[in-house]
Parts: sequence; structure tokens; C-alpha cells
Amino acid sequence: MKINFRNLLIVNLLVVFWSCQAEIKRPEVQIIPQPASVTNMEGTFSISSQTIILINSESPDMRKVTSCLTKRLEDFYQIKNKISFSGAAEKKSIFIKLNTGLSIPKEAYNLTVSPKGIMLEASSPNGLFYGVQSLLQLMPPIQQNLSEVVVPAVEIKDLPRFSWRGLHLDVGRHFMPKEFILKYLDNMAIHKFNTFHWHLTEDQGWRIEIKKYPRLTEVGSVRKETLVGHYGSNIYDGVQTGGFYTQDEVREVVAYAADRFITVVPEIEMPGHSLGALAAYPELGCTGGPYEVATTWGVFDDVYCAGKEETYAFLQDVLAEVIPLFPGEYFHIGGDECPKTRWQKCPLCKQKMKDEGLRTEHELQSYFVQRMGKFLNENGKKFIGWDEILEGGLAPNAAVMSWRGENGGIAAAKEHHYVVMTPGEYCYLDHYQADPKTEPLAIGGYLPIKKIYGYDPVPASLSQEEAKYILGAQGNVWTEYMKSPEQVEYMVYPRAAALAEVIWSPKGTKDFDNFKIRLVRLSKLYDILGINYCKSEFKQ
Ligand code: TNX
Repeated sequence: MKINFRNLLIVNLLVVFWSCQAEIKRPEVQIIPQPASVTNMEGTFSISSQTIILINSESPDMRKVTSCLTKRLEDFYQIKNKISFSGAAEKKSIFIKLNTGLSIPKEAYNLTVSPKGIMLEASSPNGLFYGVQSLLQLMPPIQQNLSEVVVPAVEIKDLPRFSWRGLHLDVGRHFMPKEFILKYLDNMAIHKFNTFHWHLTEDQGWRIEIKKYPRLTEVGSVRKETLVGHYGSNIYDGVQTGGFYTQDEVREVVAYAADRFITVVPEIEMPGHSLGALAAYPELGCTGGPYEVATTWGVFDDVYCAGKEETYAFLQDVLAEVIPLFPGEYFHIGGDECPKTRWQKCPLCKQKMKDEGLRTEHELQSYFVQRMGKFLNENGKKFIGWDEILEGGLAPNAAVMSWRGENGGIAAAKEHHYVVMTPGEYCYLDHYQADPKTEPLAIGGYLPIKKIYGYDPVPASLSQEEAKYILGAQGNVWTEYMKSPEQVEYMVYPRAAALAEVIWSPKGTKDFDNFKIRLVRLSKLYDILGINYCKSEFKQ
């Protein structure tokens, strides 16, 4: 046979063209956080308005899962799908199957995309929700009218490494409007975070309505001005500022979070960081005041008086109103940064120490925390506090949030207490993420995204048995230097994406270069969603 080189060349070109087409047609699987197992397969599946979403359960939880999917298809691509209740998969459909008999953990899911259809299966709605989040990341990060959305064929088997995947927000230093809290929750869900730690009371403002004590919000939520620049500048802006959430608004936030399978953990700080409350009810301090809602940052000597029974009665009343608003398992009672200066001089505190046989003010703090913890336990809550609650003796069933490094967490885990890791060096999203010279003013520190990405929440010094007490990790967002929702987003994203992978993905699968490639894609979604993320990582 005579070979015609011209024809061969054409055939070659066609082959190259087809294979390129095929490559273009099969988008890459780029998900954050990286799933536990991803098997790429040949081909794609196209979702159009003809694609039926099949479900095998019609519970409210199932509706949350499906509406997350249908809303995205409609909002981004103008594709409207029918949802149909059915027992089995059909060709070319998306089958969302709740299979309570499936022996995989609560938040795990299996997602199979093939040219014949999509099958998502989990043992609980939580797992299905995360499966949907992954499916959404298989779709193109564009907002455009499309007749079909092409997703790559793939088999994903996924489950989280940790059960506490937290993001915190301090609304005491700067109040954040409810609408922003809702957006914060939306963005958390995309990253498969499941715990929102809402820091609600501070020296600079009390942010939650308490019906029995109206002055907490009338007086305690407003400060007359705010420090300008860094601590110690002694320059103030002269602008009165404040804000708080009504109990109805809190209920709305908690329900909105639940729709995204996020638990809200409230924090009512005690015994320190309490000037907001003391300004409203000065009789609760050792000196009786008067006190002012703080206008600067830092740690203040005036804290709740541990010697007065009125303090405990007040806090129990407050907790009694707050507890029913939050259905989650845990309640946070602060416990950090409580100077003992006033207690040392206070006759009532001294008397209390005598009566209770307490030798040091640290033991008095421990008494305080244990007493309030007991009240929480009696009212159906577990409690968690910052690692200072270890000082002077840890309450028998308290969980610890380790922030001053990992040592507090390690000590607690060794004593078989549950721990959430939030060491400042790795988890403080208020620290600078790039060169301070080019960044908006922040509290200090330096935590580039790569450093968070490299964090492992289980310290090497723990045995396998002790490591089971590490519930997970959390990013903390203290807002001294974040005046607006935009600034909060700037500090949180994209670093929270790195943290999400730390907490979700299996140990040993992390690869920062690969993460960065996936992050470029995720940032396109941030653009569409109007997230004001920091772009320094994308420059180079
Ligand atoms: C320490 S972390 C605090 C906060 C500050 C933060 C600033 C913790 C339990 N207490 O009150 O806002 O540092 O980084």
C-alpha cells in the first residue's frame, strides 16, 4: 500500500483535534477540600433542564439537600429541574439516595458521575449535603445561561477526617449585620465547615438580646468611640458605634445554619472580657464601677466579681435565655484572659475563697467556670472554654479550645478531655497573610496560607488513644482590626480554604502545589459569589 503523507498528516491533525476536544469536554475534577478518594473516569455527564433529580425520601432535611443543588443550577445557569420521588435510579438522572443501611459515617458520601447519570449516596442527609457540595464544584465556575452543564465522569468516596470543622467570628469588637452572618454561613458550607463559633459578648460590646436584662443591649452594646490604628496610639475616631442581634434574629441565624448542616456554638464570655456587661450592670464588678464599654483593645482588669452571688445568678439567667436558642451540643463560656487584679483585693472574693477552700485566684476562676459549667450540664449542654480553663483545675467534663499554642490541648487530651485545636500560630485569621507593608492594618503576626495548609491538628506527642480526643480544628476571626464584612472576608478567604482541607482531607494526601491549582478554580466561584478574598496568593 502506498502511503500518502498528505492524508496521513490530515488524519494526524484530526486525531489531535479530537483528543483536544475530548480534553476540553471533560473538565478536571478540582475540589476543595480534596476528597478522600477520587477515581477519574472516561467521559462526562450533561445536566440540562430535562435531567430529573430523583430522591428516595421527602424529609425536610432532604429538601435542604436538593434545594442547594437546584438553586445553584437555576441561579448560575438558568437550568430548572424537576424533583421526583422515586425508589430507584433512572437513566440520565441525578439520583440522591438516602441509604440509612449504608455503613459509612454520618458525614461521608459516595458520588458517582458517569455518562449514564449521577448517583449520590449517603447514610445521612449530612453526607448527601457534602456530596452536593462536591458536585457543585464539578460544575463550571461561571454564571451564564447554559443549555447544559457538563461535569466530568468520576467516582468519589469521601468522608471528613475531623468532626469539628470550625470557623469563629468575633462580633464583639466590631458588630456584623445579620445579613453578613448568613453569607458567612453560606461560604462556610461551600468549604464543608460544620461549626460556627459565634463570639457574642466582649469588653467592646454585648451583642445578644437578653430579655431579663435590657441594659445589656441598651448600654452594653454601644461604645462611644473606637481606637484608631494600633493599640497604644491613643487616637480615637469619636464615632459612636454598636449593634446587637434580637433573639428572633438569633433563631433565624441558627435555622439558616441548620439548613446548611452547620451547628452554631454560642460564646458568652466569663469571667473576663466582660466590660460590656459591667457597663450595663456595674454591681456585677468587684469595685461597683462605674464602667464604660471599652473603646480600645486588650485585656482589662475589671471582670465579673467572683465573690458575689449576684454574678452567678445573673449569668445563670443569661444562660437560661441563651441555651434554648442554640440546639447544638456545645456551649462556649470563654474563660480566657481574666486578670486576677481585682479579685486579689476584693473582700467578697477573698471570703468566697475562704468559704470554698480555694487557695489561689486561679482556683477561684476554676470554681467560677465549674459552677457555670455545671449549670450548663444540668440544662443539657456540654461546655467548652479557652485553654485558661485548665488553670486551677479543669472541670471533669469540660472540652478545651487550645489557642495559646497546642500545649493546653495536649494536656487536656492526655487527661481524656475533648479538644478543639486553634493555636494562634496556625489558626488565627486575624494575623497578616502577606507583607504587612502592603496589607491593610491587622493585629500583627504572620500567617501565610501555606503555613495553615501545613498544619496538622493532631500533635505528634499524643498516643493513638489520646489523639481520639482531638475533635478537630477551627479558624478564629478576631475583629479588632476588621471594621466591615468586606474586611472579614478579606482576612478569611482564601486561607479558610486551606484550613478546610487540613480538617477534612485524609492525613498524608496534602499537596500545596496541587491545592494552589484547585484554589484558582475555587477563586472563580468566590468572584461570582462576591466574596472579597485576598488576592496576594494569585499574583506571582
Ligand atoms: C486573644 S484568643 C484573645 C482575643 C483577642 C485575640 C487577638 C483568645 C481566647 N483571646 O480576645 O481578640 O487574642 O488575636
